[in-house]
Amino acid sequence: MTRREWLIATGAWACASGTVRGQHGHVSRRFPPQTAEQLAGPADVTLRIGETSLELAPRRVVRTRAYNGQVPGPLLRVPRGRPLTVDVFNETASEDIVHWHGLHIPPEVDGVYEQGTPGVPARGRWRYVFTPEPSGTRWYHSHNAAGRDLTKGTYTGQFGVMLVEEADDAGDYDHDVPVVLHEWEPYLRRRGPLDVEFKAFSVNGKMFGAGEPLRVREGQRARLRIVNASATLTHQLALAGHQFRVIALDGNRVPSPAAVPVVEVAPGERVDAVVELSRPGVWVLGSVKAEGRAAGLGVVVEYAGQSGPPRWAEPIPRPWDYTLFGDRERRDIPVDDRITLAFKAEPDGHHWLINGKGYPKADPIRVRAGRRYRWTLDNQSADPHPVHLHRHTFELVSVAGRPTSGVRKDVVTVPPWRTVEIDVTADQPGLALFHCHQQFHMDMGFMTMLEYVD
Ligand SMILES: [Cu+2]
Repeated sequence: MTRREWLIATGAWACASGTVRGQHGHVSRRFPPQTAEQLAGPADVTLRIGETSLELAPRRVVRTRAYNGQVPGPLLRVPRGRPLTVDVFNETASEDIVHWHGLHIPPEVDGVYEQGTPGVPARGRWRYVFTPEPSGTRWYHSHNAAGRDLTKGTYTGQFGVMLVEEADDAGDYDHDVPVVLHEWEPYLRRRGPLDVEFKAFSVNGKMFGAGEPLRVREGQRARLRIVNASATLTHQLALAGHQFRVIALDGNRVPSPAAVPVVEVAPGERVDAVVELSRPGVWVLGSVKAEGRAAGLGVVVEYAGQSGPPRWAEPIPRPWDYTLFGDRERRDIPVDDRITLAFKAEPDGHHWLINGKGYPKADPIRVRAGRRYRWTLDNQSADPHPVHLHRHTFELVSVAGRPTSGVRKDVVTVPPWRTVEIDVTADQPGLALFHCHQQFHMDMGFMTMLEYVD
């Protein structure tokens, strides 16, 4: 089921005369097919949603949905600021929707039913036309709801990387490598609090050791574009024998690039890191957890002329801290207003509330165009929540009490029992969804709508 069908099925939305109305007046029309004029001319990109068999490793095949029969989907390199036409053909029997994550594009093309983006009909076609902004490491993925059906949404292989490039993007590195993380064979845990677990992990669609190694030479530099396309899991990665110099978070350049032994990425987040290849050998780039690597979360980095089994070395543990990459001094830009969003679990432990209400009953966040708001994200639960704001980029103000400046993101993890402050400039009029990117949280109510009011 799509989220819309699911909401209808759960009685959250009432359906009348071809109109689906949310409790807060969000209207998602039953969209007529696109016209011949809208569909005229060739598309720049064609994506086909279909069932596929993915070989994670020899004799380890999973059935999933993917774009163009590949996982990840095609790597899209697109110029910033030039209109892009994407045709999506849905070869499955259920409606789907493609979200363009991290872009500032209108709600009706962003890829969210609740914002008014039409779905791609079952056995049908939809053409998305938008102008990619801003530049950086973006990605695309299904925005269908899954609920307890773990064959939908971000549990599938429907994800890919979109690099939005500037004309003068000449990189100071020899390799530009997407490192896309995902998990497979999800199941609902039977004991303890209801949660999702997985049997297999992959990097770029392959379990550790099954894919091609990343082949490098001493003296080169690699830019890793780490994208966590996980439905529910945050991962910590290390490259044995090497450090990551973090240059961008969620695709946006950070003010203070810094070297760290471990990178942490929550669902939806991206980390761009440059690695100096100065330690010849055959190394493991993978999860800091042995059980994560054993389940497939890793890839081999092989220097020219080197051989033997890949080596792992425990990194020196250091907590992940976004503020390492910000300006130390907080610039005090005045804000026009403040908004507090408190996150809490219902007593059942798996339905989620924002300021006491779960979606679709949650109160919308109301802003006025052109104003700057300070949001306090107050996590009153024992789980970390990687919250995502659609169509906007926000700036981190403080993370668990540590002030910072200049770190711009579209997903931020609010640690358990802590607060994060962000500044949001209301510069993208129209509906914008705000939700936890942990799919099981999102589908269990952790979602609300940002609305612009006059
Ligand atoms: Cu969450």
